[in-house]
Amino acid sequence: IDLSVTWLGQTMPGCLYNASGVWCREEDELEAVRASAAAAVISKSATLHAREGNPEPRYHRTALGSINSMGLPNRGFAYYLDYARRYDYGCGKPLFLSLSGMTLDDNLSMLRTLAAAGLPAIPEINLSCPNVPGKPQLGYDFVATTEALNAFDLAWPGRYGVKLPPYFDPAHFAAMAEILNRHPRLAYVTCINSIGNGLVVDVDSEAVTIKPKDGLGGLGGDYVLPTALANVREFYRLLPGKDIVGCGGVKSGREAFMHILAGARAVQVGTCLYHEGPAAFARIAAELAELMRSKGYRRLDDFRGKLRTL
Ligand code: RRO
Repeated sequence: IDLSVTWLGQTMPGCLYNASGVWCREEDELEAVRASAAAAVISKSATLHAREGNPEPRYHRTALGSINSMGLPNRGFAYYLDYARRYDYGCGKPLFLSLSGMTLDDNLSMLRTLAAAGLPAIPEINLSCPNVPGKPQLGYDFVATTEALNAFDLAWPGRYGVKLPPYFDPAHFAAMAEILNRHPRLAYVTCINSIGNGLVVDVDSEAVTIKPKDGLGGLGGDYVLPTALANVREFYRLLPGKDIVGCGGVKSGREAFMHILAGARAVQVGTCLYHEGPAAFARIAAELAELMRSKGYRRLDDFRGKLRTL
């Protein structure tokens, strides 16, 4: 069974990698992902300057997934750029750098610096961090998103991707797609970031489970799978010529299969990776291969985007 994926002008050895934010803030974590069965590596969303992030507790696991309000803790752009300078691109696993500047100017400054470095690393600009108090998710502001993408085109000469928040209405899928389709070098979109500003309540303590924003945080895991699949399928239809990276609720080969059936080119693993560690990639890949074998599929192209309607 062939799980390889050809996109962005290269072929990577599988279809699974980490969701940005998980197992990718420190170099040893990034290297552990690279050394695992993951097919690519993406770094924690970087800001121009290092950040401690929000006060703890800021991550909580439940039976159905996770809630987080990390608040963009990261080593700062220079740290991930330095990693990108030393990365072994010959290993066949693409390196993506997630960027989440506190301002548009910060994003442009990081893009210009990355461009000047002349590396094969691909930027994924995060339009959807739900957890910085007082800063709304850019992807929910269509005017600001238009302005940002126009500016990215001038600051970055190559292909790039964006990480989108989940949308919940066909009018919003259509409006966002219309904006994204104006940018030919926007090669892919990752759907979805966490479902922002959920609230997990603990009955015993009668309290919220994380400290920032009085308990509000981004949901991941089982909670978000159907929303993620809806976003993957809708953008797959609405963004011809662009790739969709599926992210949300993948914990076995079955969910990876669902994302690809809905149109995903590649699939990221977030909450499950947080709990299981990088061994998750080999397990999920083996499960996906077994599911494909049982259905008579030999490669991902045999079923990608072929989700049937009734
Ligand atoms: O760091 C975070 O709180 C965070 C980010 Br930047 C993001 O994009 N998504 C998320 O769930 N958490």
